Amino acid sequence: MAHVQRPLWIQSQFIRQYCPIKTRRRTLPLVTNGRRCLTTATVTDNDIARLASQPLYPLTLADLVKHGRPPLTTSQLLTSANFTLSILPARLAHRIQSLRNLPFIVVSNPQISKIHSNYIHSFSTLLPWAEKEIKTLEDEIKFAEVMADLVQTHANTISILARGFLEARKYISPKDVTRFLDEHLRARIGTRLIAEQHLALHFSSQPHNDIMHETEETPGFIGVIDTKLKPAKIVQHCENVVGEICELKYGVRPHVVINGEPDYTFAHVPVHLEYIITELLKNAFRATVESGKERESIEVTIAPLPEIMPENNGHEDGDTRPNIKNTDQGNEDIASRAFTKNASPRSSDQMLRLAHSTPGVTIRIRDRGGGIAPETLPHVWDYSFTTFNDEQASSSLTGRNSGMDALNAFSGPGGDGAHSLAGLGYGLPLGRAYAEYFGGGIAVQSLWGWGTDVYLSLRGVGRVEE
Ligand code: ADP
Ligand code: K
Ligand code: MG
Repeated sequence: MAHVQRPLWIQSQFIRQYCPIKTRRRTLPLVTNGRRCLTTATVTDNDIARLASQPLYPLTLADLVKHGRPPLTTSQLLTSANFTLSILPARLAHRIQSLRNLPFIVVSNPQISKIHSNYIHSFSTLLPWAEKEIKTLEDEIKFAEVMADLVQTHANTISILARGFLEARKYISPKDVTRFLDEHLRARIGTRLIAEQHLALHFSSQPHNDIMHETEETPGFIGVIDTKLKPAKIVQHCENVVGEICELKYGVRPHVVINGEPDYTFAHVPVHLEYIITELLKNAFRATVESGKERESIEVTIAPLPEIMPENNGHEDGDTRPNIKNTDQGNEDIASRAFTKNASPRSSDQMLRLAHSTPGVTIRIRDRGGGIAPETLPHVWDYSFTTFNDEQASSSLTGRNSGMDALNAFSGPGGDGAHSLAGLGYGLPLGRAYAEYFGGGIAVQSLWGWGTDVYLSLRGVGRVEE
């Protein structure tokens, strides 16, 4: 049996990366009692097949807040741990199978095979727990370590996969890459969120034996969800980050004007919104500056959506898109298209089940950057498709603080690692994957020769039980 030591930095790094800013400040410094070990099990094909045959649970935002507001009681924390445990092994097994279904020569690529072994490692740490119940706080602490290891192990997946598929591009078509990545990265969003949520609840609940932290409340936060998330604040934060990158590269930065309802708040995952807005602003900034229109502002309009009632959502075909009435198909409002109707097929993994009426918002980002050429438009949703030149694109794949970090913007609030405005072609497809995860979407409307409107729609979570 192999033992993997869990160093202290796993915990402190987790706090830095995944805890809401306020919690982060208040929970540091953190002290642990020496070393702990992760138990791993030998993984057989049988284990993978058995767990992959279990159905995937469709995660909702409501699932993530249902255990209550932190600090949780011991029994709530155990319920959260068992909920997490009931979901994750099957998810990892599915991911392993899907990697193994890639052409052999592609899986043999060192980067892709690294991802496969990361999944095997995480599966081996979860296997000893699978089909068991977590009954004591002691077990919960050990389980939280497994979750910290899971989150840490897969932190760089996207950049590694991007590099791997670039290296293997002779052996797999762009469409097949997009199909694989769309499924894989969407599933990863849910898996990380479940693990991160339990970890965040673990850290923000009663002090554990091995952790000294102040248990001050973070108002509005339930784990990684901010129940009072203000999109305008995220837009301002991302404007600063993207503006700096833009100024470094081009020497100028366009201005962002926020209008609509900047005071609007709803419950969502701030790091998801941050990732999406960063990518959309990067595109808008780049287009604006490259077309010499940096004097024109980028306009961000925040428009709350009418709440939708559950009875409007009984689509039998599994289409869980909010029911927005379209009397005239030909004249359909582009903003309502930002919901998932026209998007790529979604697995049960990503479906939103609206139990309560849910608030939501549409954010329109309007630039005067000249729009998207008609011959470019059909490709913008393909992973790796970019109009950034090859040299810039490949230089963003080398070097340490390169554009690759832009892909990982999600792993650190603010995405401060993002040093490139474009180049990997992951911004739109991955942004859409995040938006669609809980029933939102992204629609792009280009006015060629003039500019682009991007509509980002998001649904929050209904009433949160106190
Ligand atoms: P990247 O930005 O790395 O190229 P994206 O997926 O974000 O990848 O965008 C793909 C392509 O779509 C861009 O290269 C660009 O050609 C086009 N595009 C996206 N947004 C805009 C916009 N606001 N204005 C003009 N072109 C855009
Ligand atoms: K793209
Ligand atoms: Mg982009």
